[in-house]
Amino acid sequence: MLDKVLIANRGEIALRVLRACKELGIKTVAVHSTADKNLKHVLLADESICIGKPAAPDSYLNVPAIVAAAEVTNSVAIHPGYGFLAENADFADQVEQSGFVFIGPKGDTIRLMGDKVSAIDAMKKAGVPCVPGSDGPLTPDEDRNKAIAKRIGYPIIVKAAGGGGGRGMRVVRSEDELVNSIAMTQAEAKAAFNNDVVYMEKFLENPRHVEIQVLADGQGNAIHLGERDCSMQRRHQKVVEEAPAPGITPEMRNKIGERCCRACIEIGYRGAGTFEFLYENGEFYFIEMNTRIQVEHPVSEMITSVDLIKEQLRIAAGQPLSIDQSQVRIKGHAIECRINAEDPDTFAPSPGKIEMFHAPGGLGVRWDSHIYAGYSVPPNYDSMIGKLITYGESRDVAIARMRHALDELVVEGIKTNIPLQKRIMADENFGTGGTNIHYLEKKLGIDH
Ligand code: MV4
Repeated sequence: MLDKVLIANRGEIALRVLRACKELGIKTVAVHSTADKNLKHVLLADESICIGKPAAPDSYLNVPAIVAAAEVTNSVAIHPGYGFLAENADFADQVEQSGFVFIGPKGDTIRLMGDKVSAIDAMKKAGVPCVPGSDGPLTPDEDRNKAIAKRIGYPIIVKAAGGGGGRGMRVVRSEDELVNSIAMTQAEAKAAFNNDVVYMEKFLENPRHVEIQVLADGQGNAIHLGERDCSMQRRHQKVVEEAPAPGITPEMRNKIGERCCRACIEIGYRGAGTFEFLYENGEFYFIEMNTRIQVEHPVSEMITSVDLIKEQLRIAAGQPLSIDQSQVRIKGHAIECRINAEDPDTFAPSPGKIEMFHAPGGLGVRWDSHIYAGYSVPPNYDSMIGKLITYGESRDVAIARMRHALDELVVEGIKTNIPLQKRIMADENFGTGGTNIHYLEKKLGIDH
């Protein structure tokens, strides 16, 4: 097993990684900014090192400072968590070139998936179903672009190869908008990602966001842990996630899951990963792959009893997967509500001191968070302060437990989105299940 792991992140995911390391007997090093010296995982880690000022570029994105911290502490591996440097191929390369294990895939794999055109190309070749599209970058040939759009059929969507997660895309509903829309998406992509490559897809009007969790050991073994439904979102920020996705049968799950596993083996994937799909009219369409552990990984853990972080650590230590596909059993239902320090109506961030805190509990209730009474939420980072996860034998039981857990959860001194989560858990259509990616924004009566 790995001897000592440096955790290159903060907040709840840093604590989650620390807990997994402790279970496996791995020593831990926390690196933190000056704003984060009182974080829970910093106080619990075997060693901690301050790497810079609060602004992320001065600390959690400071590659030389993080690699130097690994060197002085004799760490053997670096866990990037999510966000920050987790999907930075150059960071992964630099970590490995400095003699440490990057807990994630190879830099070249991150690069392949970071370019959405090459990602789709690789997945299509591996037999993963994709959205009908341009099958490669658009060229300056206007007649060619019009012909591609005509073949696909309007509406189409123009996306930036360097984008992802909702950045750099534009819907086109008729041919007279096409040339201009391509030029505008290209210009924005050049400015945002310094990459003006764009491609085209059929625009799906009312899909759900369903994603498949995979684990691969880079030694020829890959398994899937079923799917998550992340359709409850606002402005590309997920608000509620659940597993399994309502309405997905075991047959559908096994079919798409096997395709993802085969793709992992074909590209030599290593570590935890997520295949993002749009799901509409009973069909899956691949859009992107995330090469990191994701915020919403706990709902997959709850329905499979697989500890995804421990598996990441085992894979990084060179061990083959501890289980095969026949040992993955999907049982029950899990829901995650992201708890953010934000105004529940305006969504404005609400940093500050937590004056009072009570954690929820009971059977089937999991609270993944670093907060405590007296903790100050800094203004420099993401506003998520915790994840409330409930599990039950059925979706209805998981929802009932979530309602009560949200009532038990008390966070005073700052504004939180707990009232919004209570409204969603009381929503009739959420109760039925299967709402699409536009549902929450329409319910809130904004943006449309
Ligand atoms: C789409 C789409 C409809 N059709 N692609 C937005 C985030 C990025 N990962 C891909 N996105 C979308 N791609 C086609 N061909 C609609 C979206 C989309 C979306 C997707 C997932 C979750 C939330 C979303 C919100 C708006 C648009």
